[in-house]
Amino acid sequence: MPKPKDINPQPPITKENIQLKQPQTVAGGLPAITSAVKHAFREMDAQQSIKTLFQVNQMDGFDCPGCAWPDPDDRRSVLGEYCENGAKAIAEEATKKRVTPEFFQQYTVAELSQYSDFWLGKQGRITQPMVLQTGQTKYEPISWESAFQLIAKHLNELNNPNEAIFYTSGRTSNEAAFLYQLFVRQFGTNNLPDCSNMCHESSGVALSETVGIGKGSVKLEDFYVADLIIIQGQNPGTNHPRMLSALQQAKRNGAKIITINPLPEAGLLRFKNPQELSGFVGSGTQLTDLFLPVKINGDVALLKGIMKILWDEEQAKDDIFDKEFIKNKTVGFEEFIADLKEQDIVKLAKACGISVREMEQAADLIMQSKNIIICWAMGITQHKNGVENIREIVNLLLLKGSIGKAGAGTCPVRGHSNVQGDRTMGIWEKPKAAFLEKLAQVFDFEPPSAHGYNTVEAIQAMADNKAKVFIAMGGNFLSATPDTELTAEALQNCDLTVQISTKLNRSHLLHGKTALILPCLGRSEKDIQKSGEQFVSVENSMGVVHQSRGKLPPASPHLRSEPDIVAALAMATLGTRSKVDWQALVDNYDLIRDKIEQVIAGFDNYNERVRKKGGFYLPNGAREGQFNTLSKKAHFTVNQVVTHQLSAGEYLMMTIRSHDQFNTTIYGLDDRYRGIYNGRRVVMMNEQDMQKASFKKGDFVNLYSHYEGKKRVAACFMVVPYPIPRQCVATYFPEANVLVPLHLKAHKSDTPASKSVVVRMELCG
Ligand SMILES: Nc1nc2c(c(=O)[nH]1)N[C@H]1C(S)=C(S)[C@@H](COP(=O)(O)OP(=O)(O)OC[C@H]3O[C@@H](n4cnc5c(=O)[nH]c(N)nc54)[C@H](O)[C@@H]3O)O[C@H]1N2
Ligand SMILES: Nc1nc2c(c(=O)[nH]1)N[C@H]1C(S)=C(S)[C@@H](COP(=O)(O)OP(=O)(O)OC[C@H]3O[C@@H](n4cnc5c(=O)[nH]c(N)nc54)[C@H](O)[C@@H]3O)O[C@H]1N2
Ligand SMILES: [Mo]
Repeated sequence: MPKPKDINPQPPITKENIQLKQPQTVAGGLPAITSAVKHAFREMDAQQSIKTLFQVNQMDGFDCPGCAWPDPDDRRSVLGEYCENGAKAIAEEATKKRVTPEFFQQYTVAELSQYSDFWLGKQGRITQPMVLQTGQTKYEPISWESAFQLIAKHLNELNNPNEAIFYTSGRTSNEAAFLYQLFVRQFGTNNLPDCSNMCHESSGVALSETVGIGKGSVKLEDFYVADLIIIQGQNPGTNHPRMLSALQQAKRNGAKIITINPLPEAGLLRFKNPQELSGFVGSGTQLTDLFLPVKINGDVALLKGIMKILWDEEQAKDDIFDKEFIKNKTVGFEEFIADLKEQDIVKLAKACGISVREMEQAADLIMQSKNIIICWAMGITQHKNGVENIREIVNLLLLKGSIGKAGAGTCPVRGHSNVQGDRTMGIWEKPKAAFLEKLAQVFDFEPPSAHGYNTVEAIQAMADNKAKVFIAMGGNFLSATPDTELTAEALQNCDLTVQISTKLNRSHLLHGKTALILPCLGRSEKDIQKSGEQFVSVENSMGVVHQSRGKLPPASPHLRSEPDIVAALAMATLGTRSKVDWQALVDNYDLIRDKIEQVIAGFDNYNERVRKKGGFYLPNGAREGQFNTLSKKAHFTVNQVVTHQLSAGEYLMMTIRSHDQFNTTIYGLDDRYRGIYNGRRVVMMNEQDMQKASFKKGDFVNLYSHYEGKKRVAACFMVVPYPIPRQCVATYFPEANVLVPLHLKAHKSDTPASKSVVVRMELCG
């Protein structure tokens, strides 16, 4: 059957009417409140907005569906522990608007694909299961039962279970994730790619290797007693706004902050806390003491430069490094120092775009500090050397003995609110043998041991016709992954695509020969099963497992919870092949938690402890100074400096988030802190580079990437002069994903290198 060619994998390519203002230098304050209220009121009525926002992140409320930043243990604001962008996330889910069968009747899929992602998301919550039958152009309603039978038929007709792919996005609860991986493994495959593959996979790989646990080591309280906090490749003002309150408290307690980022992000410079009275008056708290505008992907060079200065000082003063710690707790120090000695500081400065003088300032702050926390996010992980970036961060912490004690440690700041928990539950294409053994023992079956596909491999497999069924537990696979046009073809190659979703997105439109949309409850909604009202649990960025209880009435009576959908899918597909009593597990989620307790370490008395105020911490060796590597020590590593040989007219592009989006969900068209309004197709560029290229502010350009002989085009982006290092440019994700080659990815973690894509630009007509 020919594939529909008239379906648009990309948002509409038009010249947008973008307005530019000066980038801001302070985050939060009254504008944050105003924006939160505006977004909430646009989707809900006033009474509902206020009631809903007050419930967020309260001990007995629901977990914010936004980011994974932890909640304060005791000092939760009565105003509701939410932030501006949390409010947007909730408004998006609690919207009064609905996508009904009548809606789907009005548009063909091709017509829907002509609309922007912003428009698609704004149509509201999906109310009923929908099917797009082979050869049809419109989605039609289908009963849940028929939908499950259809999926079961496709799955059971495959030649091999490895021809099916089961994606997860990180909003899925522990309970749903655990059932999902159990179903998939009983079906017979480890094809469980997840959004983590595109996110903190590099952190997981690097941290497991060097400190023996793929998660961060700090607790929230550590921020309050740290001497120095380094924030590298992360934009908390937009993506983790509640982190700014922790940073403010840290500053008040005397900590210093170094920011390493190509952009002077407003949230890192100064902060007015919207939950304090002083947040409305005065000039706010200065956060960053030293800002190092590193070139994109210059981080290894910069850290090496700083550490070389520290080494020289250590030679002179002998009290800079934590020698006790290095001797007792680490291996690889000699090799690390031997490499450092070889480095030329001037070359390092050139490679990262930070002067030796600035590196000395950073070294001074580090020398004065005993307890150091380093925070990082996508600016560090999404490079070809993402894993090495993090290993170099670990080197610095190890030199100072800054891991395994109060006020110090690693802090990879997670993205999705339960992305960390999903991995803990076994959503992983490379499960550990010990985990599979436990699963086998508790559920009496033989799980597959061969590794499955990660995200990049899954796309390749579908493109190569090696996978025929694609099922997504949340997310927006088409728009979140690299190489949009290729991913579209890959999905269109499938016999069946299934999206378990709350809201409409482009992945519903780039579909397999047959396609299903299964609408589910959101985090904020009441979940009632046979034994009564249920709650679910999630794990935040710092390893705290706690409950989340929906409070709002479901958006439609037809919605089913994620655990319920998975169980029904398992029963329809596996039938008597499974010995699991799926129905009993769904009737009472306590029984799911009992099973989790039996399989996964650290969940003892799960049902009891998760009901305690604030939940419980999972065990974390690195936090206690115990490194569960093969050598039982933390590892210094030697990492190469990367240099990008850019010719004239070539730039290194990073794809980043605006202030008005959650990944592929577009809340609005403004990036308030960066002064960019009413549009998203922009390329931020250094003014001197603009002059050199003869581009003027407001010109429109096409962007090109060339990789392995293939030319990729992203058309019609407005040039925006911006304080960014020379030969570096920034665009927004997902509009620029079309330029990110599938095979441009990090060594070892396969994380797409969506922060270092070489591009060229040409004026467009
Ligand atoms: N409101 C909101 N909240 C979110 C999200 C969202 O989209 N919206 N997404 C969630 C998810 S899934 C995630 S993973 C996180 C993402 O949170 P972030 O990682 O903060 O998100 P990005 O916008 O990708 O920002 C990357 C930052 O790294 C910088 N950067 C880019 N390249 C480099 C580099 O080579 N070196 C250094 N030092 N810096 C660099 C960029 O300038 C930018 O400030 O946020 C989560 N929270
Ligand atoms: N170029 C570039 N690409 C990137 C990135 C980048 O920085 N640059 N960042 C990467 C990162 S860090 C990540 S994490 C991925 C994100 O990738 P994904 O997690 O796949 O994408 P999201 O946009 O978060 O998914 C949004 C969709 O999830 C569905 N949804 C929302 N809530 C729920 C729920 O409770 N249940 C269910 N079942 N569905 C729900 C809605 O239908 C919504 O449309 O993107 C990656 N892609
Ligand atoms: Mo993420």
